[in-house]
Amino acid sequence: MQAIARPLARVAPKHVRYAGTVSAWSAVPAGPPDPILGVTEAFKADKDPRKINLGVGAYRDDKGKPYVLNAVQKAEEQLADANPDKEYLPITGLAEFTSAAAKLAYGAESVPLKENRIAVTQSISGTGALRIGGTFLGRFFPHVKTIYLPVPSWGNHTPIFRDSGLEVKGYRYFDKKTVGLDFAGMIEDLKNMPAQSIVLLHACAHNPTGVDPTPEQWKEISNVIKEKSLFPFFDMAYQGFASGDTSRDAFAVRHFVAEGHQIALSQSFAKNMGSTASAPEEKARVDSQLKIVIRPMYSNPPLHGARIASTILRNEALYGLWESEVKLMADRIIEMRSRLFENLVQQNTPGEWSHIKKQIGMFSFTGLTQPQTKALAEKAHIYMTADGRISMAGLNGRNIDYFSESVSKAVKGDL
Ligand code: CBA
Repeated sequence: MQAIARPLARVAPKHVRYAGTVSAWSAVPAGPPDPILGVTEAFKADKDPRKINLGVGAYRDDKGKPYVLNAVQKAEEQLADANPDKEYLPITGLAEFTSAAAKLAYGAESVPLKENRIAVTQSISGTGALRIGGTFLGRFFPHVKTIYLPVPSWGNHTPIFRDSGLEVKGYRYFDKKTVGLDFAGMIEDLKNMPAQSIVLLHACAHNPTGVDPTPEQWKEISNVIKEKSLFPFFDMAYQGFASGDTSRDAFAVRHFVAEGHQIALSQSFAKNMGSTASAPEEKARVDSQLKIVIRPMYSNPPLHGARIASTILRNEALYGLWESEVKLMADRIIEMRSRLFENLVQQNTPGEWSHIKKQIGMFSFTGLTQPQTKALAEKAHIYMTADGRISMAGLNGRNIDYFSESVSKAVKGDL
């Protein structure tokens, strides 16, 4: 469909006219800004030099700039030298990329990987992977077509799965009182779900809370999911960002697979989606249906990013460099957590702030209230999502003190 906005508002302000008829779009209501990406729009419109964007979860270096990894730059140089063609990719993407990405997630020793039982497709970002997975489940999952999301979860999960044709419900995850995991509540809710429902799990670095189950808790979650024959759909958007170690962060996914669960997995680093099958022949059938899901959406995925990622993942020196850079990024975020915590305590900020240091990954769920986040945007030019989530990567040596002072004032009501 082509949506053509008619520039004819002066002729008929309420009912825009085109060729004598009322515009097809005259009754389209204005939609609200996106709760996460809308924050970037507000940030961009602000002209104050002190402004800080802690909305979107995208890495920034210590100067606040987007960071192009050296491993990526070197892979691009290698690719430019090789001067490959720019031909269309197959529907499921670049095979050498998807196999390297699956190895990164499942581990080189993964049994279903060795037995060629994992149907993998390259997608357009993690968002695309979730949508392909959701649509596939909506079409073929033979049991309860309800997906349970942790409360809270990444804001886009609900519309993605609803648009995929699944019913969306929630399970307890975050405990506001302890600012930690509501493990007992989560287990109780898993036990009360109708058997053979779908459950969405954040593989590591939970968004937005930064609160993950421990390995022991993951084992218990796996047992309950097995007892109830639930279908685990993992979203792994931050492998490496939680601990700085890609294998450690893949613990939950690998444990579930080792325990014999059949899982679906959406990977986002270079965006990939996969599902385990019981046999290579079944995998081939799943593959064929994934192609049928994808073809009417966008035909085939972009080539360049997949080539860069596969160059890094398949070259020992570049892989080592990439791993060390992931660690560097994770460590910088961890350092910012300590500095923010220390500053808030030093400034006698009312409340308990140790959760800032305990939380894991890209985000901190600060506990700031909606009026406080609003005041921070309007008076201090500091932008974050309304639920008080901050992207830790937006903090750096230049803005951490200004940020801490402003938060401290907002909490004291002095802003
Ligand atoms: N799953 C989770 C849990 C995520 O946090 C995100 C990204 C995605 C989508 C999937 P991709 O960018 O590959 O499509 O990943 N979430 C954000 O980092 C941001 O990119 C965030 O700030 O929450 C977003 O689109 O909202």
